[in-house]
Amino acid sequence: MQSYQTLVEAAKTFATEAANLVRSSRNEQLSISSKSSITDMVTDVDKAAENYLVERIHQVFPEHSIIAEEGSDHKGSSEVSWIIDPIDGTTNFIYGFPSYSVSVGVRTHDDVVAGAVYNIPENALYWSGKGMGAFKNSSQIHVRDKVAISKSLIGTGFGYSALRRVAQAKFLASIIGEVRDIRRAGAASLDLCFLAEGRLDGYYEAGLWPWDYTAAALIVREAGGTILGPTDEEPSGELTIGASNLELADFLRRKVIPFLPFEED
Ligand code: LIP
Repeated sequence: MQSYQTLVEAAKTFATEAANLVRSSRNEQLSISSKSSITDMVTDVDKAAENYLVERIHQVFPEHSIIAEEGSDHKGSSEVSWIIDPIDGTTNFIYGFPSYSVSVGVRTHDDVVAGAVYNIPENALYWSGKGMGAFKNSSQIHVRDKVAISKSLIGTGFGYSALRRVAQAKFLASIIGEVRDIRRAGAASLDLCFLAEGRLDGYYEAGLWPWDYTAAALIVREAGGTILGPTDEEPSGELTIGASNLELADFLRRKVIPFLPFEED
């Protein structure tokens, strides 16, 4: 298998190149269609960026597998898999709301070993390799120092099902008085990178897909943060929790579990 460094550099390069493609397509007339609901949208730029990423990965690592949001999955012969979101925050991309990214994660059998998340509006690359620390461009980043839960700024997101959003909003109402405030930026990969660089103290969201969080969860861990994934207690859905410290992560998990599973349409 290639060294982690080789995979990290490739993830950085591919994410940057795909971000340039997305940025250059931003002002063109977008072709938009919907997926799981009328609010779950995908554009021709999502698909073009995914096709580009798949082509580049195949060029360099033809034996690797690929898991991609818009369906370009590929089963390779190697133990290495690339987990890619060509545009995380598609709704924001369509609206021009400045929070969308390209996310490229690399995992071996049971370990995420490389991650790159390109913040397109800010023109900044978050990246990490297992054991290497976490970086934003060339600067090392670290989660914010621990604060009291009542002073914690928490990021979150909502699903594409209206019933699910209502259920998620009820949970939000149950904790908003116990934390500093909430931020909803609309791209899980960036929410987690914001946590890694100290712009948030914590983050939670249910119903994410691996391409939303794989790269950014590694960046959070390598920035000294805590990531809690699915456990036996969680009755359904992929609950992703990130925090600057374990106490806050445990608080978020303890508070959200009674509300799971969030209803679906
Ligand atoms: C988005 C996630 C975000 C979530 C949105 C949406 P997409 O991914 O990154 O955290 O709240 O509803 O699912 O669909 O833009 O790639």
